[in-house]
Amino acid sequence: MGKLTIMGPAASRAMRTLWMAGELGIEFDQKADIDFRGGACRTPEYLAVNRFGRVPAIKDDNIGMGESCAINIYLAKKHKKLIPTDLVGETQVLEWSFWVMTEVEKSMLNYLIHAAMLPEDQRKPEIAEQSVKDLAWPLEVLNTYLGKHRWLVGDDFTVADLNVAAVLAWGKMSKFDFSAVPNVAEYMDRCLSRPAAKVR
Ligand SMILES: N[C@@H](CCC(=O)N[C@@H](CS)C(=O)NCC(=O)O)C(=O)O
Repeated sequence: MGKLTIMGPAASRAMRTLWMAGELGIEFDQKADIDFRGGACRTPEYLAVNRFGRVPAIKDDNIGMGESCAINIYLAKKHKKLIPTDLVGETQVLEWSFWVMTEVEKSMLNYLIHAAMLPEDQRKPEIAEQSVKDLAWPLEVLNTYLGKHRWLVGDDFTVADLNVAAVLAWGKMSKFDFSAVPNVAEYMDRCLSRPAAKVR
């Protein structure tokens, strides 16, 4: 069995997979020096590992895989940790993971870029404002759910929490105003204060 290789630097969505590997306590190699903005993900060699041409990717045994949330679910299932084994619990992990990727991720990234990352003269405040509007409903949904649940699936931290909190982390980085959704703010801090989350 080959050792797991995680491809991508911590300052990218590879952070999610590095966090996951830390939670699982598994050994891995990291190929961090991938110039993903400079086309390094589009070489035939890289595309043979991750057909989507982005980071993160993993090589594990003889497989290559992309998509951060899918990679994390694969690792959870493989190591039989941080994921329920029953059909409903496992599907709820997928449910939250699809939800965060389709309803939260893009707006949170746009907010990060246009409220914090770009030099001020290149930011488009209207994009940040639209992101806040677009995030209002998904964050309200999450806030309501967290009013009754400590973790997203079952009684313990799972890969669903990791996938969701890793996206919320962009909100923390950009000082997004979570004051209207205090359960989300508290939950995000609970997840991000886990030792394995400190991958930078
Ligand atoms: N949905 C993908 C998105 C991956 C992605 O867009 N990664 C960025 C870096 S964080 C990337 O590879 N950018 C290079 C590019 O877009 O060409 C995932 O979650 O893995």
